[in-house]
Amino acid sequence: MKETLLDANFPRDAQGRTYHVGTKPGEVANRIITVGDHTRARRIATNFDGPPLFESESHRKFLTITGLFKGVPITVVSIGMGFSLVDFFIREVRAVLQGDMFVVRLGSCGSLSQDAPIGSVVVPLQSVGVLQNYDAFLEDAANPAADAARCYHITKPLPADAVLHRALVDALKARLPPAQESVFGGRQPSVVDNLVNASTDSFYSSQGRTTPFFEDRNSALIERIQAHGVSTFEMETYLLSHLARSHNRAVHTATDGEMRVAAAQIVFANRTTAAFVTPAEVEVLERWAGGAVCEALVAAEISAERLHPKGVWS
Ligand code: R1P
Ligand code: URA
Repeated sequence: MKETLLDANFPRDAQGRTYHVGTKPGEVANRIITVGDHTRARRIATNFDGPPLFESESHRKFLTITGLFKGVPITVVSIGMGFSLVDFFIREVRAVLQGDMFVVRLGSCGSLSQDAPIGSVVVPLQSVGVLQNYDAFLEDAANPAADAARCYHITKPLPADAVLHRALVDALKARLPPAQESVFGGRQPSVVDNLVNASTDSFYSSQGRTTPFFEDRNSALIERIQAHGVSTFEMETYLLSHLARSHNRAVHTATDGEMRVAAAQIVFANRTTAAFVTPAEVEVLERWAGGAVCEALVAAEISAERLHPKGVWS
């Protein structure tokens, strides 16, 4: 942080830049792709019509890149991992953007299902949240099934936006990369569009990973989560859907704009076979899916009065 902040309730500097994401009005487009890391963000930006029109890395490492895709303004934001960073990202970008806010997450995930092998991209229909109940860890351990039920709360599912979900599936299928001998044993990547995802508050305990160093009480957790129909694990999508719902219930006028959210998740890890993608495979998958998420977002219509009026793209 370089400048003095002005408002303790919603801190911004004199130029209107928010405290953590560090952008001001006109730097973020109405169509946004969010990712976890800078490499993926930059790979997606290679699909832009030309060099980015705007790029900034905040002191908290949020990387924002805005450019044009097929003439349409689009922004990629790399946020890092987990629920709290989703919250910073969504609230601070909403504060600098007028009109609709359409957000697609292009993330990675772990798979619990044969139907979502490594090399597939999952476009989940719904996500649940898996949240630790810290107070329950203060009670005596009972038995694994009871501990999993007490110590980990599984929320009700929230749906992906139907329009963005359809657009993502169509764009991914239209751009499927051909089978190559060097990746996935010559198998062509696939698109899986009908699964339930779980977004967890830890990569480790609440995804059922075990360790001798912590009392996580999670040995029966995966079974319990699977009983909710879950096939994939990641750490952000549920909160994106929750915040979109919360936003759309709070805004009152037609011109305030609406928030729509969906996700595409590249299967990096298979929890049933312990397999993990190679860096070469990640590059193939991110280039394919990166182009597809740009296509999907520009296919989603936003009316002129719901577009941010002026920006680096004007
Ligand atoms: C964990 O390794 C991270 O990878 C997944 C999870 O959601 C979590 O953020 O997504 P990203 O690759 O988008 O970060
Ligand atoms: N991201 C996750 O959150 N979990 C995995 O197993 C792989 C990627």
